[in-house]
Amino acid sequence: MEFETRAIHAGQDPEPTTGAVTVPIFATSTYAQSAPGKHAGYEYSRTDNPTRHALAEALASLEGGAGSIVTSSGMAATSLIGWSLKPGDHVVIPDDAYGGTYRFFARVLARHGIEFTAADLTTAAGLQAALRPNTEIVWTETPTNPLLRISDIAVLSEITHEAGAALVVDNTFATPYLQQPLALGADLVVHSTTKYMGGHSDVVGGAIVAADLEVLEGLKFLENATGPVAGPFDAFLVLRGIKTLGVRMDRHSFNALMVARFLAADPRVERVIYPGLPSHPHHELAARQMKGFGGMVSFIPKGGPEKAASVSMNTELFFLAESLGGVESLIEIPSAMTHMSVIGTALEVPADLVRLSVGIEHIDDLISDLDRALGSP
Ligand code: P1T
Repeated sequence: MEFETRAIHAGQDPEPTTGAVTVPIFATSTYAQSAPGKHAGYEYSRTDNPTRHALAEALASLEGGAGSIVTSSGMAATSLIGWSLKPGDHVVIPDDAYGGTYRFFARVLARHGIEFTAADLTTAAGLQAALRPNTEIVWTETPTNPLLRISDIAVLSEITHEAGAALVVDNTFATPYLQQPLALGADLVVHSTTKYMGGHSDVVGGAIVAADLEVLEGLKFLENATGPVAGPFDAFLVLRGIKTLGVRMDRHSFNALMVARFLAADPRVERVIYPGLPSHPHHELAARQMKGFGGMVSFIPKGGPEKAASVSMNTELFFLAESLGGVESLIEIPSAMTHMSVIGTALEVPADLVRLSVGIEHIDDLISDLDRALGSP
């Protein structure tokens, strides 16, 4: 079955007792057993829950994995993978990434003796120089947050495997509709389902999809042992979101391209970063690796950080807020908001960078909003 069909049907058969066509919210912590240890597959909702299970099946299908784990947030997914590391292990992370991901490796795992190197993962040489004999995980985001850099998943995967490590791809910005990291050799995919997968800015969630069943079993053990699971209400919202993922991503990608072209042609703008523009340094790779270029656009207006802040405060449709991937457009200043934790590190982002999460409103209204907010030169 094709992606759009699996998004609606995978793991989502009608409920057997009532025929409900939508997976119900199984708001239960426990399940009656017929004899001690004898049950219909569910014993306790930390271990598994039918609503969460349906979402896990659907996500595994969409990413083409052996199975998946549905967590309470994207950071819960990241930290669950962190639990699989031990003191003395080394991780390579990108030199541009979500600030919270950096914070986790630099300020949480590092305290437990797990080393990390922030490297330029847009080139093979960047990864090769960062690898060590004790490297267990290479962690990449593509496109990155917020500079929208693209790394070549197939190339990273080959080098990572030669070094005996595992490749983790944070696929939050692209989603499985636009990019399939496991098919390109990645071992694990991580998501903040808070973003495009949920798609409506009404839930915080995360997921890990594993290529290999044995690796999945190891992570399931850690899931049950540490408990970062999503509740059934949240799993329901993400399940509802993924049904429309394909149509939303097409519209996000179209609107973002139009916004990027508008900004690139505007004399009030210094620089536009969007993988769909031929001026993007990794445009060709993005065109090869992704089915579309996604809904995120970053840009630097002329006039420095004050101008950037003023643009972000003067849009009406683009709400000034953290997060991304919802149907409504958002604007933010990463250096003062989502990426405060990387100030003074290799991941520091320019203070005048503006990040847009381009929603699915009518494109003419979005462009008028930005045009007005850019003000006089
Ligand atoms: O917020 P949470 O669901 O825990 O997901 C963390 C996360 C992981 N990976 C990427 C690429 C992300 O962008 C995020 C969260 N990012 C934001 C909140 C943001 O505004 O960038």
